[in-house]
Amino acid sequence: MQPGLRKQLDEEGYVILRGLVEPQVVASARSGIDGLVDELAAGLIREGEVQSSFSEEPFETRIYRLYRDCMDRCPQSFRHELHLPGIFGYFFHPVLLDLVESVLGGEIRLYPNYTVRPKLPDWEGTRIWWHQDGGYTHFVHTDEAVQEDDVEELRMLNVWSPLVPAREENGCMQFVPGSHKLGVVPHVSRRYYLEIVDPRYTPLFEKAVSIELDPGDVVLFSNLLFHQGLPNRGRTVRWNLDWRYQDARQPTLRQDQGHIARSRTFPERAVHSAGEWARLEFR
Ligand SMILES: O=C(O)CCC(=O)C(=O)O
Repeated sequence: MQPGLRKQLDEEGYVILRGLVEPQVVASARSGIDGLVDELAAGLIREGEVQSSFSEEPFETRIYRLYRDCMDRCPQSFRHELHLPGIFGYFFHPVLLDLVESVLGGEIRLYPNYTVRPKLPDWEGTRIWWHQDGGYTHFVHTDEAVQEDDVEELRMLNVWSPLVPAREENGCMQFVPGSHKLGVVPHVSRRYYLEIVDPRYTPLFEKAVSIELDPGDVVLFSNLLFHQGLPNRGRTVRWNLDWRYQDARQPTLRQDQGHIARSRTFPERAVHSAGEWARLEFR
C-alpha cells in the first residue's frame, strides 16, 4: 500500500480506494444476487404472498417490490448463500489481496463474517447503529474467556463496497475518523443491532464523515473504527457487500473459521477459483 494510504489507514482508521473493482466483477456479483432474489420470489409466490416474481424490476427495486407488504420478512443480510461463483471476484480480488497483504502479511483469512445487505427504504431493520465490528466479536460471538485485549489484538481489515451508488439519502456508512485508537468500547443490544451509547463516546459522533461510494469503490477500515449505517430514506434498495480479512495465524475468536484467501507458506490452502468457492460452505 502506498505510504500515504497507509498513513491514512493508521491515523484515520480507514482508506477509500475508488474504482478498484472492475465493472464485470460488479456485474457478476449483482447477477449472482439476482439469482438469490429469484429463489426468494419463488418462495413468496408459493406462499401466496405475491402474485408475480417481478423479474422485470431493476436490481435496485426488485427485492423491495417483493417484500413491500411484508418488510419484516425480508432478509436483512445474506451470508451462507454467498458461496456463488459471482461473489468470488470480490472476496478474492488480487489487487485488494495485495493491499491487504501489505498490511496483514502473507497469511490471509477471509474472516467468517462476509455479508451482502439489501438495505430497504423506510424500515427500522435497515438502521445500523454506531458500533465497532470488534464490539460484535467481543459482545456477541465470544465466550466469557475472550477478553477485550484478545479482540484488540486481532489483526484485521474490514472491507465495504456498494453494488449501487451509496449516498447519505439511501443509507451510506458514516465513520468517526481516528476512533479506532480507543480500543473496544461498551456496546448495548438494540432490537436489531448493537449500539455505542456510553456518554464518554457519543460526543464523538459529531465528527462523523459520510462514506459515499459508487459500485467498484471499496473502503478498507479498522475493526475498531466507530461506524454506522444511515437509514435508507430513498426509494430504492442500497445493496452492498461487506467482508473482513484477518491474519490467518490468529484465532478467529468465533466458532467459524472462515477460508484462506492467500497463503505464502501453503499456497495450496487458499481458495483459487470461483468454482471452488461455490463448492465451499460458510464456516
Ligand atoms: O451497511 C451498513 O449500513 C453498515 C454495515 C456495517 O456496519 C459493517 O459493514 O460493518
